[in-house]
Order: sequence, then C-alpha cells, then structure tokens
Amino acid sequence: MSEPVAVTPNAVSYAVRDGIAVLTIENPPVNALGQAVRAGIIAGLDQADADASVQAAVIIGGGRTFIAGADIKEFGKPPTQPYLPDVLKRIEAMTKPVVAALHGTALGGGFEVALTCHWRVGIDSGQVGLPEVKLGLLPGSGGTQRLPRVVGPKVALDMIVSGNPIPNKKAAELGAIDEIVNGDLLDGALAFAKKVVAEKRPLRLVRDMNDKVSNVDPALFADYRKSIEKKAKGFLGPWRCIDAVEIATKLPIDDGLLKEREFFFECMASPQRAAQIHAFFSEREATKIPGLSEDVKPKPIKSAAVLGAGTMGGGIAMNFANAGIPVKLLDVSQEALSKGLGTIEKNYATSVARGSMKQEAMDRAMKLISATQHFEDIGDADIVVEAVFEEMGVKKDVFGKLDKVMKPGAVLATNTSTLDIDEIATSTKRPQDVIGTHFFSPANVMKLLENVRGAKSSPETIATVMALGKQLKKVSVLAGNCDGFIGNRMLHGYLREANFLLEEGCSPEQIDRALEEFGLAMGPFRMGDLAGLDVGWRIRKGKAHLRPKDERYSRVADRLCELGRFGQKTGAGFYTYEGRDARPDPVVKDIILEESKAQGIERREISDEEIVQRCMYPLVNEGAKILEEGIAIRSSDIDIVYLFGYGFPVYRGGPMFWAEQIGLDKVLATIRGFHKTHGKFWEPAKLLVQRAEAGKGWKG
Ligand code: 3H9
Repeated sequence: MSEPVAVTPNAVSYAVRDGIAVLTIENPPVNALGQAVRAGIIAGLDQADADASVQAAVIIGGGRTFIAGADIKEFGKPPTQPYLPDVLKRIEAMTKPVVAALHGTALGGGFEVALTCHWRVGIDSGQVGLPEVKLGLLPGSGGTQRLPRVVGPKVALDMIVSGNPIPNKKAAELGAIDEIVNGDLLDGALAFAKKVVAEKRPLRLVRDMNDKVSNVDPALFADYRKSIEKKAKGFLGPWRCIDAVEIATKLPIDDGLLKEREFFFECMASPQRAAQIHAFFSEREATKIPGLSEDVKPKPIKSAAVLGAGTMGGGIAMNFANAGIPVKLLDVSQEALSKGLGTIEKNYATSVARGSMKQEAMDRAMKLISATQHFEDIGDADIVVEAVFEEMGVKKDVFGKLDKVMKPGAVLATNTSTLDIDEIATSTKRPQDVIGTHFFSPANVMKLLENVRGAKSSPETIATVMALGKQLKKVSVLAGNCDGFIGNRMLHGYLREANFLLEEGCSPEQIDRALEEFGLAMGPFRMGDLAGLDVGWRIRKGKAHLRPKDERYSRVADRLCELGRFGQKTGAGFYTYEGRDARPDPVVKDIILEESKAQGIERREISDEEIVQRCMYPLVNEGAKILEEGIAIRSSDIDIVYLFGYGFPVYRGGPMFWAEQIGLDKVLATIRGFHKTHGKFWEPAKLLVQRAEAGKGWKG
C-alpha cells in the first residue's frame, strides 16, 4: 500500500492498495461531512480517476464509523463549497467503480454518499439510515430519490419518515447493501472491488434503477399520510419526507432531486429545524457537568434494588431489567409485590403483543427481576432507588434502614419528585452516597431522568447516576435541590394559570385544545385526569397552612376531588369518561361558574394566544429563576427536561429556546403586562429582565 496522503488536511486520506484507491474519512468523532471532508472526497476521486494504475476506489470511514451525516454544526450558517450534491455528482461521474465500505453508522448524508456509489459492502454490526427528520429536515442529497429506487417506496417511507436506522444485515436483505463482509472491512471491500473489476461489471448507478418507483399506487401515500396524522401533527419534516418520496415515483430523478432540494431548504429555513437541532446538541450537552473532573469515574452498576412495588417502582425496575441489570424489588407486603410483578408482566406482555419486544427479551427481563420483603436481601446491590410514598417521614425512615443494610459505597437514590434530598440524606451516615434520581411516569416509557444532587452528594455519586442514565437509555439532566427541582417547580405556575383561566372565562376543553394545538402531547386537564387529581389535592391540603390568606387560589380542582372525581380512574374529573374518551361535563361547568362568581370575577372571552402565554410564560419565568439560582446548569438543560419529561413539542425546542425565538424582550413585555393585571405571581425573574434589557438570549 502507498503511504497515505491527506488530500485535504486531516479530513480524507488517500492511499493505493493493489491497484485500488482507498479514501479514508478522518473526521472524528463521527466523520461528519464538513467542508474539508466534502472537498477531500472530490480531490481523492479526482486523483483516483487520473491515476492510470488505479482500477477502482473504496470509500471507508476511519475510526468508529462510516460518515454519520452532514456536519450539523454547519447548518444555519452560510453554506460553503463544495456542496454535498457536488460530491455525489463527482461519484456518479467516476469512470471507475466506487465501493462504499460501511461500518458503524452510515447516516443521513453519509448513507446518501453510499447510495450514490456503484456498490456498497458492510459489516454485520453496522447500521444505515436517514435520520434527517429527527432534525426537522428531510434527506437533502438524494436520499428520498435514491432509497425508494433501491428498496421500494414503502420501505423508504418507513425509514425516512421514522428516521430510524436499520442494521446492515437487513439493508443487505433489502438490496441496499450488496455484500456483508465477515472479517476485516477494508480487506473485504478491496476484494469486492477487485471482483467487480475482474468481472468487468458495468458501472451501476441507483439513479438508473426505475423498476421499484414505476407504477406505484398513489393510495400508498394517501394511506401513509393518514397513518402519521396524529404523531406528526405540528411537524413539517415528516410531511415533506412523504412528498419527496412520492415525487420519486412520479418524476425523472433529476427533477426529483431538484424538488427534494427545494423541500430541504424549506425545512432548513423553518424554526423547527433550529429547534430540533438545538434539542440534538442540548441532549448531549446535558451530560457534561462543569467541575466534574474527567478523573472522577462512575461506579459500575451491575446490580440494583428498587423500594416500592407501585407503578413508579415497577417501572423503574423494568428499566434496570431492560438494561440487563438484575434488580430486586422490595415491598412490605407480599400482596403489593405480587400486584407489582403482575403489572410488570402485563406491561411487557403488551409490548410483545404490539411487536415492540420479542418474547425472549421479555423472558430475559422477567428473569432479572426478583422480589423480597426484607431489607437484608438487598444489601449487596450497587444502587438502590427508593420509590415509596411521597412523604418525608416515610422516606427518612426508609433511608435509615438502607443506611444499616446497604454495602459501603452503594448509591442510595430517591425517586422523590419534590422533597428535600438533603433532609432525606440526614437519616443516613453517608450523605455523600445519597442523590435524587427522578424518573417520570410511566417510568418504563418516559426518556427523562432528572438527577438531583444534594449538598453533600459526592462527585462520584453524581457521575454514577449520570452514567446510569446512559446505561438505562435515558436522557439525563442534573438538577439542584429545591422544591420540585427543575420540572415540577416550573409546572406549578403552568397549572396555576390554567386553573385561573377557568375562573376567568375558559372551559377545560378550550384550554386543553389551545395547548394541544401549541403542540403539548396533552393539555393540563386531560393530563390531570390521567395522572389522578387526588395526588395534587393531597399535596395542596398538606401545604394549605403555608398559603397567605389573601393569595388568589382556585378551588375548582379541590371541589371536583371533594365529589370523588379523581380523574380517569374514577370515570370523572375535569371531564367524564367513557373508557378513555373525555367528554365535557355540565357538573364541571357549573362548579367553574360558581367559583368565578364566588371570586367576583367577570367572565370574558379569552383567546388561544392568551391561553398559551398565560400557561407557557410561567415556565419561562420560573425557568429563568431556576437558572439564576443555579438549580439548572444551563438553559438548554431546562429544555431537555420539558422535551423528554413533559411532552413539550420538540419542534419548539423547549420552553427556554422557544422564548428566545420569540425574543426575550417580547416575552418580558407580556409578563410585565400580566404582572400589572394579575399581580405578584407574575413578578419577572431578575435574569429575564437582565437578559431581555441587554438584548441577549440566555447564553450570551
Ligand atoms: C444530513 O445528513 C443532511 C443531508 O441529508 C443533506 C445535507 C446537504 N454533525 O451522539 P454522540 C457529535 S443531516 C456534527 O454522543 P454516539 C455530537 O454532537 C445529519 N456533530 O455519539 C457529539 O459531540 P460532543 C444526519 C455531530 O456514539 C459527538 O459527535 N445525521 C454529528 O452516541 C458524538 O456524538 C444525523 O442526524 C453530526 N452529524 O452516537 C446523525 N453527529 O462529543 C446524528 C454527532 O461534542 N448523530 N455529532 O458532544 C447521531 O445520531 C449520533 O451522534 C451517532 C453517534 C449515532 C452518529
């Protein structure tokens, strides 16, 4: 092999081995297709074409992966030449065979490069996919035109609209990869290239394969649009993905490519793209904890225990089992344990029935979960997560017991959603090992893990629960200790205003609809009914003595609870229910009217815009206070909490990002207006005032 030469410094190296040019992409960590890589591939192909001794070229990724896509950091900035379509044109213009050698993740523009090469080989463990939709985009360099030509429009729609990758093996079955290489990828790719040269195979381009995109029934697209209606509501990307694939079945490829590019730029210009890319980078940034030295290593978690076999405890145990970690579920009564295990089994069985889990995986997970009534049995676990009744006395009692039985160094975690971690830690002699791990219900589904550090939680304990999040395939955020931490503390104002709006003129259905139109998965009243209104009622009663007498307070929810209307589980709450169908209820309307009257409020017409501002701006204002107090490390962590824990629409990027996009000055002006009209709850956060008046966003 000739000495590798970097065609563009450090981006693509060029070498010749047995008459085959090898272009190796060297752009760690994921070989993103930045400008230097694009220029490097073109330069390498020019060199290979010009060198008479070269018979074919292989494009391969250096390091852990082939190309994982365009360089997302370049998006939103002025584009620089050569563009990706120029690279693809250069590949198609090659007079010698070009083989893509795939390992790791060939995603987005990376897979588009591969689909443009004459042939593709890959190793078993790799994956290919077009995940652009997750960034508010569609594949913008031929993915929507080439993939359907290879795998047919139905599979292409599944891949492009979901954005989910498929294993190389599956891609090979579908014809998107020509050969699976066993053993060394480069050796396999070189052997394949030599074979096509020896066989004098005519160069084969996907653009010429029209069979699978001819005579396609248009009903496929109409049905597909219908099938994503609910899930893709409010998003732009998925709809444009379908439009583009449909075009592949109607127009010649060059016209299709132009149309795809048009859609791509439409999405690129949309605030949704900015929001979804913000979400992508924020998710990764949230794992970085300032001040936590790289030398601090997380403790290995090889076994776990969960206290409390209720809904939360069961869901948390499932997380451990799903990650292959044996977990002991502890509860005081055999009855609670049997019920808890039964629910776990039922949840898994539902996944199996739906096809999202294999029976063997369920059996494996169930085997990893054991039950006990005795604290002594869990002493050897690396971590214990307490999910017992949300009351300080109960929690402290349990932590006192854990202190006695747990092995030294075990992480003692609490799943509290509001209580003081430091006070809980006082019932142990090892506050350094105590920390909050706040899971979200249903814990086996929701992606967020809000870790809460106590004043004495050690760096090692913090590192351990952050790493645990990754192990459990969760998105972890680190919060400071305060009432409600990040998520629930912010929720307070949101719910308060939703209830005040009822008294001022709205119906529950109007508020729910306005917020669902905004993009929330569920409005506050439908959500309350689902979660159970009795929980909040109990908390409000417990804190009633702390409430100033002259403070405005909505009694609507309390009155519903007094009637035994706890939500879906009792068949009635803010709505009445037939199954899961929520119906407006005249009883609720009467209570609301009575409460307006009792408060001396004259009811008025309220616009959807006001509903959104009244309910969402408290999130922003409280978020600013949380940031100011250092409870959240950065504004984007708050966004992540809301995106992954509270169903905030990802295409709006989270409450803090959304506020920045509106303009903090405008948000502040509205909050000041509400402050004048509605009083002290709307006192603007200092940080918001400071940033807005300086004409800045949260960061700079
Ligand atoms: C596209 O291709 C458009 C085209 O159709 C048309 C163009 C004209 N760019 O996730 P990790 C960074 S759109 C820049 O922790 P993992 C990431 O921020 C693109 N940076 O690793 C992180 O940085 P840091 C379509 C990127 O092993 C580091 O790499 N492609 C990019 O868990 C490691 O990432 C995608 O959407 C990028 N494209 O997962 C793929 N990707 O260390 C997006 C990653 O500073 N990427 N970074 O925090 C992924 O899905 C995952 O990163 C991947 C690796 C599966 C590749």
